[in-house]
Amino acid sequence: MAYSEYKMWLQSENAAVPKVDSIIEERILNHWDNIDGSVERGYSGKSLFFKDGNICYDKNRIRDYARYLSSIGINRVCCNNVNVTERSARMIADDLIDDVAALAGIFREFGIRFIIAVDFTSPRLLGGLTTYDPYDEHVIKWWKAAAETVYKHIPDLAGFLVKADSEFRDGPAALGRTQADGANVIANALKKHGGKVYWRCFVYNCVQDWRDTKTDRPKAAYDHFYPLDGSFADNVILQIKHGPSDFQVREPNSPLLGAMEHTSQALEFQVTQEYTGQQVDLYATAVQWQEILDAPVSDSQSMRDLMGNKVKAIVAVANTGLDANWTGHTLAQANLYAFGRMASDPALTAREVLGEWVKLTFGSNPAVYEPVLDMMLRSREVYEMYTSHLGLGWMVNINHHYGPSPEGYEFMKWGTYHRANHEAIGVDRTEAGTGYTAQYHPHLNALYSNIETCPEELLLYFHRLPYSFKLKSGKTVLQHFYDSHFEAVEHVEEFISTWDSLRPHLPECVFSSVADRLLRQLSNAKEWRDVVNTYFYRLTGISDGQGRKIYD
Ligand code: GCV
Repeated sequence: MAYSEYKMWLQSENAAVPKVDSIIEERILNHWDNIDGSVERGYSGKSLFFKDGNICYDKNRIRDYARYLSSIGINRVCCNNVNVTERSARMIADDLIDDVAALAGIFREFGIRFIIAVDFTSPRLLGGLTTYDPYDEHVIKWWKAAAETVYKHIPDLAGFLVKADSEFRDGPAALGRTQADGANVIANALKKHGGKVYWRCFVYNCVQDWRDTKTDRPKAAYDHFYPLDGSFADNVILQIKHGPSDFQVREPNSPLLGAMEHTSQALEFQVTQEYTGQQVDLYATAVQWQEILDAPVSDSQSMRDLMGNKVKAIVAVANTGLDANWTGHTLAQANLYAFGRMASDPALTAREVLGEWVKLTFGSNPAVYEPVLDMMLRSREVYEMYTSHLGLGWMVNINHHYGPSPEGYEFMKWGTYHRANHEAIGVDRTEAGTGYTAQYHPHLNALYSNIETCPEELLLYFHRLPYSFKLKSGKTVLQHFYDSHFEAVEHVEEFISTWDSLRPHLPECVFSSVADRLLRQLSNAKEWRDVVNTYFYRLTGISDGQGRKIYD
């Protein structure tokens, strides 16, 4: 729907844009869809929006999608990947802007404002300038002209999303400028149109030498952005991943969230299951989000307390694609639903939102409702048991991030090390070590630095410990690893028998597609069990206390 038509329609009786009364002003979905039709970290088929270098979609399907997103509270959508390619950079140029505007028009009908991911080097890439230096007057003019063009076509565009100085993408730092310099040049161009810059804080050294024990990747976002508090234009929102690493199964909250007093911030989640089972393994993200929101950010406040105050926007990376059921794993639909609902009302619990989804999807027959909800609520813990240990993370196969590889990232450039040897594992991130804990509020610094008070599930995120270290259960770290892996496989087997028992109550296609994924999850859990247990057995030479099978 064109913007002028929309404004008239909004005043008419037919307008049915749902009004969500939320403390979170912007509830944003980011798609990592590429213009060639592929989806970065996508596990649900090809892109809903793009094909072969062009904007190309099924209009009815996009209308269904936009209607659904708006019904769960989403009010901003970005369709193109933050890793902008030469071709998708042209979404703000003359040749693609008409098509982008038409797509934005469909979302507009449902009260959703569009965001476009742009390349920071666009003045050079698209404009033919010799530089993209934010202080260069031609660059400043170029962004202003680009904003004029875009807003002529999409007058209600929410703004531009930017990933700069990150994972081989150029940004202001490459020219000796700050992140604020970079964000502000674009923000100034968008300001008169009412647009914002969503500037991602995923800035870190991605060419680290594993021998370097001083550089500690989790420190990067805070180190880059905290000193700039107060220097961002007021229409810049810093988009901060929930954890300081990268959407791992278990991480502490980012110390940057809530730390800045004078800068707008957005909390970023991942609905797509990059490190959390890739929509093959069952993983209810809502459970993790509830934990994140419950976690303290100071002695008196939790992350939830920041919502609607210092943090006024929530973003998540979408998990949808052209698959008939939208999300690959049918039960992964619940993760998108839960994001919309929790973004609209961060006080909702995982049990509440997942319960809603199960009822809306399968009805309220307790014989179905109870067991499905129970499986979903347990799914995060079970997945963590076989993939991640006391906050370690990263033991995945490189690049695609599925399946076990205990040293996959150990000698790589990405800054992702557990540094396991035959005696100990983990990184000391206290002030005696890398100093990361000092980025937290003093109360949290003390809590995490003390082995006695550090939450056990994060012990190896913050500390380096011998395998013989005794946990609160009385088990050693090593025995905990072994037990978790053996028990996780049993839990997945239980999921399978629970699901099998539901067959008479479910449509056959839903039953069989989920049953098939659960079998794949079982084989994945067994692979993790055997690879990780063998890895630690070979390192330590210590057998399982219960004499179960560990391969040599
Ligand atoms: C879009 C991780 C993912 C990348 C992703 C990046 C980001 O590194 O593996 O695929 O790139 O995060 O958030 O920008």
